[in-house]
Amino acid sequence: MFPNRIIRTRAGLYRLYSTLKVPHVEINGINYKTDPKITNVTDSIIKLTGRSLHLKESHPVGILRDLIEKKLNSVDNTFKIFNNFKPVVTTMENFDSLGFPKDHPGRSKSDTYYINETHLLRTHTSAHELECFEKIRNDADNIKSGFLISADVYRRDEIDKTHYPVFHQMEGATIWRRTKANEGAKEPTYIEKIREDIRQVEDQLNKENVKITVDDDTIPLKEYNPKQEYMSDLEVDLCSQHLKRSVELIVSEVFNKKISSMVKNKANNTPKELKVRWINAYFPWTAPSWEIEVWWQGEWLELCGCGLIRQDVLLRAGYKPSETIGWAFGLGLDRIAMLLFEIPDIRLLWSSDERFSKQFSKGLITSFKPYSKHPGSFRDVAFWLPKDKLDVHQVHENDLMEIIRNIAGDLVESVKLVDSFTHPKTGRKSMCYRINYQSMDRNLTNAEVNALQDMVCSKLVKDYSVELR
Ligand code: FA5
Ligand code: MG
Repeated sequence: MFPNRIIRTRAGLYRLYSTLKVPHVEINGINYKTDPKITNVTDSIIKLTGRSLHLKESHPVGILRDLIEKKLNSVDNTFKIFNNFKPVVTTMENFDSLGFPKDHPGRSKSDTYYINETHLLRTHTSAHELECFEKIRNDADNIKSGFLISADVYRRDEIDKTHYPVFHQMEGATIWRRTKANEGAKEPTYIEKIREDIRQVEDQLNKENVKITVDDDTIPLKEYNPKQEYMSDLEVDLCSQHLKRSVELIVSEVFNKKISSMVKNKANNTPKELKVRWINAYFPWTAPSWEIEVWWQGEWLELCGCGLIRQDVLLRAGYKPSETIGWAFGLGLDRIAMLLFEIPDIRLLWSSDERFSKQFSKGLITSFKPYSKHPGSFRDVAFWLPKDKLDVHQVHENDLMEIIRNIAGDLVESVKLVDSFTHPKTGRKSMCYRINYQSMDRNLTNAEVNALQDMVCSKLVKDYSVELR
C-alpha cells in the first residue's frame, strides 16, 4: 500500500507524519493500514470509538434513545432495532451507496476522519441504510417494515459548548410494498394500509398533553425539492404525511416529557406551547427532503433531516424496480439530550466523573445539577499564515481544532476566531484564535495551561509553517 521509498525509510515517515507513528491503527480490535497522504484520525478520537454512550441505560443519550425507540414501536412494533454497528465504515457505505457526488463537500478531509483511502469513521448513521434495507428485504409477508439504527458518528468540527467531534444519531426508515387492490376495493391494499398507518400515528399525537403546532409551507413541492418519477402524487402525499407525523411524534413525546417534569418542578420558564416547523432540504439519497426544527427557549433548534428514499438506494439493496416506496430520517440525539437533562456543556456527556454519571437513571428525565464550575483561563494564539509556499498546506480551521484537541482534549471549553486581517503592504494574512481552557472536574493551574498553550503553538508552527506573532 505504501510506496517502497516510505517503507524503507521508516524514520523519515516518523519525522514527516509524526501524528501517525506507525503505518497501522487498531480500532475496535481491527488493524487498519494508514496512508500518510490521507489518514487524519488521531489517537484522541480513536479512544472514543469504544464508548457506545447510546447503549448505556442510565446515560442521557442512552435514556433518550430508549425513550424514542419505545414510543415509535408503541404504534405497531414495525421497527427492527440495530444498535451495534461499529464506527469504521467504507467510503462506499458512507457516501457512494447513498449517491453522494464525487465532489460533495461532506467527503473532504477537513470534515471527515479518514483511516485510509477506503475506510473512515462514519459521519452519519445513513452509512448503514443500505445494509439495513437488505436485512428487512425478505420480511416479504408484511406490507410494511422498518428499522431504527442508533450509533456514534464522527465529524471534524469546531470546539465549543454544543460541538464535539463525536455525537450520536438515530436513523429510522419505513417501507411499504406496493400491492394490488383486493377485488371490489377502491384502492390498492398498501394505499389503504398507509392511510391507516397515518391515522394510528395521529392517534398517538392526539394523546399528548401539550399538542404540537406545526408550521409547514414546504408543500407544494418546489422545483429544487422535486418528487421522484416512480412515485405517484398520492404516494408522495401519503408517505410524506406518515414521515412527518412520525417525526412529530418523536419530538412531541420527548418535549412533552420535559414539559411535564418542568411543571412538576414549577420551573418558571415552562413553555405553554410546542412549536415545530418544516423546511425544504437536500440529501443525495432522498427526494423530496426536509428538516424539522423545534422552537425551544427562544431559539429554533435543528433536530432531524429526512425524506422519501430514492429508488436507486432500494435497487442497490436488492429490491425490484417499482416494488417499494418509503421514507428515512436521521435525528441528532446529543443536543436534545442536553436540553432535556439541562446539561450546559457537551463535554459532560463524555465525562467519567461519578458526580455526573450517578445523576441519571433508566427511563427518567431529570435535570442535571452542576456540581461545580471550575474557572476557565484563556490564551490567544496569533499567527501569520505562510505565503507563496505551495509545498505547505494552508491551515484549515478544523486542522487547528484537531491540534488543540490532541494536546488538550477535554480541558478546552471553546476555541474562537477573535481576529483576522490581511496586511495591506505585504499581503500576508494574520489570524488570532482564543482558546478557553477549562476543566469540568478540577481547577487548572497557570503553569499547566501555559504548558498546553506552548505545545499547541509549537505544533502549529511545525505542521503548518505559520509564523507566531
Ligand atoms: C444527516 O446526517 C443525514 N444523514 C440525515 C438524514 C437521514 C437525511 C436520512 C435524510 C434521510 P445532518 O448532517 O443534517 O443530516 O445531521 C442530522 C442531525 O444530526 C441534525 O439535524 C442535528 O440534529 C444533528 N447534528 C448534526 N451535526 C451535529 C453536531 N456537530 N453536533 C450535534 N448534533 C449534530
Ligand atoms: Mg442538517
